[in-house]
Amino acid sequence: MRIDIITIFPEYFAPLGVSLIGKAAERGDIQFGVHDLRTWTHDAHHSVDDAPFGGGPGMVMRPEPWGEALDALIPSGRPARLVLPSPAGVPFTQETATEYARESHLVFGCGRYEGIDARVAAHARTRMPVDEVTIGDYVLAGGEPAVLVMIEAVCRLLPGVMGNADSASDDSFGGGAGPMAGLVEGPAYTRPRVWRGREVPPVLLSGDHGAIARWRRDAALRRTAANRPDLVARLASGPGETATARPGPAAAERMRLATQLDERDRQVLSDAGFPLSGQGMAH
Ligand code: JD8
Repeated sequence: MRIDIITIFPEYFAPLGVSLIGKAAERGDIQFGVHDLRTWTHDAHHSVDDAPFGGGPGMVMRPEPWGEALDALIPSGRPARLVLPSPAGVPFTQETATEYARESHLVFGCGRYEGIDARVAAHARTRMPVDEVTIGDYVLAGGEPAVLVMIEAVCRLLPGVMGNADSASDDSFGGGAGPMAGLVEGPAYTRPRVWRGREVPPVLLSGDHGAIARWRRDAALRRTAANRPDLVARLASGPGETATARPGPAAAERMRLATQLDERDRQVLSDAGFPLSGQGMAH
């Protein structure tokens, strides 16, 4: 996969050289290009921003440098997917990361100030897919941190990047068919068995893999109920529209997740404050 990044702070991406992603880049499994937007300015001050039409606070990023940068980095005929982080974008999810991991060429455009002149995305859409995405409901000062987050989420899904220990197939949130699909991770423990008077749950030392798997699922169900009631609601929403002939992907996913709730799951969720009826519907 090739990943290009356009930014006015290229040094922001030095961290890409470390950890597993850095090693994958060294191996050539991922090609990174970090580009300073000012390369495509022609005035003495290399200006990239200007006052907003219609007035208002702050400055807006000028379209010309962006147009020239995209022309240079995505010549016609060489497909790429342009990703523009924005607090006004669609949510970036594990599903989005899985989708992006299938792409051959991703280009991330990092805005600053009040954002990028809207014509840049509109023009780019005439020749490539353009996604405006957000990583969460809080306001950052620019797109760079969001791009680092997205690159980590995407690259760890690429073959050979992660050690097999941390296989991405049983990710939380992921559409993976793993045992924890739709749940957040449960708590994890390592040596010593007792630390500051706190014992590791004995079942984890029992060697009884069935009991351990059950304990871990119960813990994940309880943690999901406590921290992410929205995910339990999704789990429990069951087939919903699947009454219709051909359920959409989301409903099919919900149906798959709901059908994964066994009687014990319902009991654990009920004890955690999420009484579910037989059909998996939350009361
Ligand atoms: C791109 C400029 C700053 C945003 C005026 C603060 C993503 N989850 C997220 N929160 N914030 C961003 C984000 C913020 C950005 C840019 C992404 C470009 N800013 C602007 C509008 C209000 N300033 C983000 N992904």
